[in-house]
Amino acid sequence: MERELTLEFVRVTEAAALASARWMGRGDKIAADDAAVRAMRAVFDTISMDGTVVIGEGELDEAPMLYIGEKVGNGSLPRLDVAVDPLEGTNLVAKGGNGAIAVLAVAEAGCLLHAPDMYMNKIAVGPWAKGKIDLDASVSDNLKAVAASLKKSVHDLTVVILDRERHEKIINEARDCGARIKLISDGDVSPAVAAAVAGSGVDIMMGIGGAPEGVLAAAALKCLGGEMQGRLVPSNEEEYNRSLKMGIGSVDKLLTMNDLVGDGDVIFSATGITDGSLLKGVVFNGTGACTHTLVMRAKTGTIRFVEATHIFAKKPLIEKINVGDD
Ligand code: VTB
Repeated sequence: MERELTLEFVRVTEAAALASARWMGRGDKIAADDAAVRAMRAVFDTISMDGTVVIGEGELDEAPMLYIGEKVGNGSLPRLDVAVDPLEGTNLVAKGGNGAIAVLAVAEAGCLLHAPDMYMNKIAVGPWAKGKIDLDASVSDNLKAVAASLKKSVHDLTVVILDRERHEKIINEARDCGARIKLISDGDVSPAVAAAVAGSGVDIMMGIGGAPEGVLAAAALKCLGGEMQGRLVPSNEEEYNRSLKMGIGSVDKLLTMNDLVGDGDVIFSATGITDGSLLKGVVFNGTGACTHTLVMRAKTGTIRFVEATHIFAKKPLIEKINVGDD
């Protein structure tokens, strides 16, 4: 993968963030998502690559754009796997809540796990705790290991967990250890990535969320030198049968970084839509808007935070996709 692609992918997540940010707090998560998808799709077409969506908006019959198997880019080499979530946290944008991002990961073809739309049990940490966590160990053992790697007490850890009934047990266990917990209503990609960014205030993300989101977070953690482990959690027979066909051996296989993102190069880009622990949200001004993006490449380990000012009048494409309902 050419390094020049890095900036191209920044443009893609910026466009999705700019388009969906217009919908913040307006109570319409479908419109917010639709705006992000259209914008992302439009900018992808301007990039020299032969991309195939492996994680996207759903199957061909469920999504008109960015569906699994859709080709993106102008068709020239390199051949790439593309994982996208144009709006990660639709409810967050609809309600103006914190932590919504536009996100993508692109890898050499054949590298990304084609995670189906089902749940995955996950644990994500930064480079300091790499090799020290185990999805099958107790919450207490994992928290102690992460605290030790950060040279701090478990009482000073911040654990992020989706606020769901299914997490009652792990929340109670984390509380029994005395860890600080941040319960979030949605959007577990951002805190999983934040766990590997020093100074973000997040030390570990754990719990059951989306499997596609797990692959996106794993791609970021690969760039950051962190670690994610996951395990698919099929909710019914159909999902179980679908996981059987994924070529991961057994459905309950412990998925490692290599299973999730492979061993080739990966580029990850995420732009904040609403403010979060990782990224600032879109701020509109009189002539355009400012965006905040994290972009990274696994091969070199370069981590960039890109603050951009967009002048809509000078960017016809952005202006076109950003008009929304005006
Ligand atoms: C998960 C999580 C996402 O939606 O997919 C969640 O990974 C859905 O979980 O980040 P529930 O079925 O419990 O609502 C997000 O929070 C947002 O897309």
